[in-house]
Amino acid sequence: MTTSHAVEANTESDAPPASPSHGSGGLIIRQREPRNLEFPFDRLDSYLTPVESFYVRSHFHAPELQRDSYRLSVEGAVKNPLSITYEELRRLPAKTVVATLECAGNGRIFLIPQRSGAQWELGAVGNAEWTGVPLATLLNRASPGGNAREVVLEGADRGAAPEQPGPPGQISYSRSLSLDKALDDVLIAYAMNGVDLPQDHGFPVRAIVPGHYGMASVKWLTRIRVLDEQFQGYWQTTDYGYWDEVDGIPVRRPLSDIKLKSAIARPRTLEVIPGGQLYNVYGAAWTGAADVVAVEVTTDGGRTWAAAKFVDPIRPNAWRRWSYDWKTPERPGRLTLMSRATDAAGASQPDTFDERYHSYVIHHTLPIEVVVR
Ligand SMILES: Nc1nc2c(c(=O)[nH]1)N[C@H]1C(S)=C(S)[C@@H](COP(=O)(O)O)O[C@H]1N2
Ligand SMILES: [Mo]
Repeated sequence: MTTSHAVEANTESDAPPASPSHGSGGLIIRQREPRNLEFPFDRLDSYLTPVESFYVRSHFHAPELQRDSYRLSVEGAVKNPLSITYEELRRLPAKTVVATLECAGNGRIFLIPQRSGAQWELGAVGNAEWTGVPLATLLNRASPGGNAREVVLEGADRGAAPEQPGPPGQISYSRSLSLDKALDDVLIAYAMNGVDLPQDHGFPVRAIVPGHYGMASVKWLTRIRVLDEQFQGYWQTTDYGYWDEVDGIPVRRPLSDIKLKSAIARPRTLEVIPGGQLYNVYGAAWTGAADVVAVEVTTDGGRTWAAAKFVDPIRPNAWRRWSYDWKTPERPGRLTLMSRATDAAGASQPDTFDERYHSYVIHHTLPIEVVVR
């Protein structure tokens, strides 16, 4: 598996003629239209990912919504359906949270045999500060009925379902959450790192679902529907689902929580490293559940592991960068590095991929092969 290919595609001349939020961020183009852009993870150097370097994962052409005509409706199994304007939303009490978004397909390029879908390396992940109104504020105003159990978030983007069997005609991008999660910490965000959301990240308004894979954080959010039953939409059954098992019978469930993961930003795959020196191995670790409390690094393919030091403090649902000073061997050769995170509940990253997820939730320890010279 080589990574040089994808990186080479990201030359200046290849940069998309897109909005100015691209190009300068050096994002790797995985697909031009709809736009799917990856953060070059080897350039990780800040706690908050700059807006122009934040990965973009879009299933349909980005809709062009206008601030003035924008409406967000809250409807379905509620006592007081509402429809609010952008200005009304901006006037409600706001909250700012740091949260890591990771695409559920991040790391797919590491799977053998190859799986279909965007061939993300390590950089379909980013950490940003999101500002907006708690979804709970809107739901409490709308007042869900006594039997309400789920909340569907719907985006304004539409297109044909990419996989068959799928619904005919055009579908929107929609995902549901349990009412409990919706009332807990979900944000209806309009700003990212202190600036208005750029179009590719959901202008004017998107959901941020801390601790869930990126697919839950619906962009271009225009409709919130409260349901008395379980939602079975395309984007949580055919796509972004996995096969769980109940009493020996496989059942389809929506993907949700981000699983414990760490990733090595430096060195890159096949980086040439001088022997007999100190090399700073550097990366990040995150999870949607208990806090990340340890990261270990192996430089000999998993025989021995050493503790890395954290660069960032613990913050729920946000990554922690870490670093490890490696004394590289004098003798030239190829070596395999891996990192492994442990959480406060004592769980560590697995060393193999869980096949129930087919092409998602790639959170096992990933080998980074380097050349010492
Ligand atoms: N409306 C809408 N929301 C969406 C998507 C989409 O295609 N349409 N993609 C989802 C997926 S799969 C991910 S990983 C995140 C990516 O958010 P970003 O592009 O701001 O990084 O948005 C989610 N929200
Ligand atoms: Mo995603």
